[in-house]
Amino acid sequence: MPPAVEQAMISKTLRELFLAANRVLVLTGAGVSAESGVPTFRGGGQSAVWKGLPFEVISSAAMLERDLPAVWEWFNYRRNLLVQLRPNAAHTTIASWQDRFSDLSLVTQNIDGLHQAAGSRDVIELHGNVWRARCFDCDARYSLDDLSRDEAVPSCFDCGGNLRPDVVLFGEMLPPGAFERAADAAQRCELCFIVGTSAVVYPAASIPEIARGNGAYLVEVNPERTQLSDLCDEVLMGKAGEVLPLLRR
Ligand code: BV8
Ligand code: ZN
Repeated sequence: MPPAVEQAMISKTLRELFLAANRVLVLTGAGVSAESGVPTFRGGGQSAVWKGLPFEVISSAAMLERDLPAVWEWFNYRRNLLVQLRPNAAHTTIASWQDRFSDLSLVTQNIDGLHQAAGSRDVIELHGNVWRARCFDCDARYSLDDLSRDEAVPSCFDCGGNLRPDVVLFGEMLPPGAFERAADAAQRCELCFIVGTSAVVYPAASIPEIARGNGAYLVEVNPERTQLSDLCDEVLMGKAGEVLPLLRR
């Protein structure tokens, strides 16, 4: 992107806010991982489908009861895609912000772990993490590294119960405290970046609305407009990996 376009993209207001801010919230969705090669779920007119099932169906609480092996197969497929992928410039730029702002909160809808791989600490994962599993019966947590891959449904070492991916499926509550922490950050932030999300999934999509309510300046980073765009003070129309590095102190 030519420097003149780069600089024109970032308004004077945003540049000044970015320099002066202390309390910043970043909400990310699948788009922040797109340049790492992780397929998004929507956008560009496509919607993720797996073996003929829309992803909202295979990633739903009902499917756990209906066909737990299929749910494991779906998340094993997702993990196998991820295993050779690396964080992109968007992840690393956001990670660098934790040393620039005294109060940075990173809230993600993603389950890929790429923010942590880029060095982000204390990531608020609203929808869990595909690299963890948990026991239906005793709630024991496991890293996928500790589980054998040859069982259709891994079993709990402690109680023998079935394990499930430690991911929030459609129709399930978010992890206890995750949304509350994110909402607290939204209530106190001065600057709120919404990066790479179509903003259709709730309650995650209500986080920017809370930030708006507290008077924060909202900046969307997305190559497409979304249903949040009209709520934002600025929409930086571009790829997160190209736009976020333009924001320098
Ligand atoms: C809940 C984990 C309370 C799984 C996910 C009926 C019954 C029950 C609930 C509901 C219902 N109707 C509605 C609901 C609520 C439901 C919901 O919101 N549904 C939507 C579809 C309408 N929510 C829930 O169920 C939540 N729980 O409400 O609990 C409750 C409990 C019981 C009963 C009632 C209520 C739980 C939601 C969590 C679901 N799990 N993920 C998995 O990953 O498989 S959500 C899933 O969607 C992913 O986590 C994903 O992150 C999330 C949102 O998608 P996005 O991240 O926005 O990704 P998307 O592809 O959509 O967009 C990408 C964007 O990036 C695009 O805009 C694109 O333009 C942009 N982009 C592309 N390239 C780039 C880019 N941007 C920047 N740079 C680029 N290079
Ligand atoms: Zn157990």
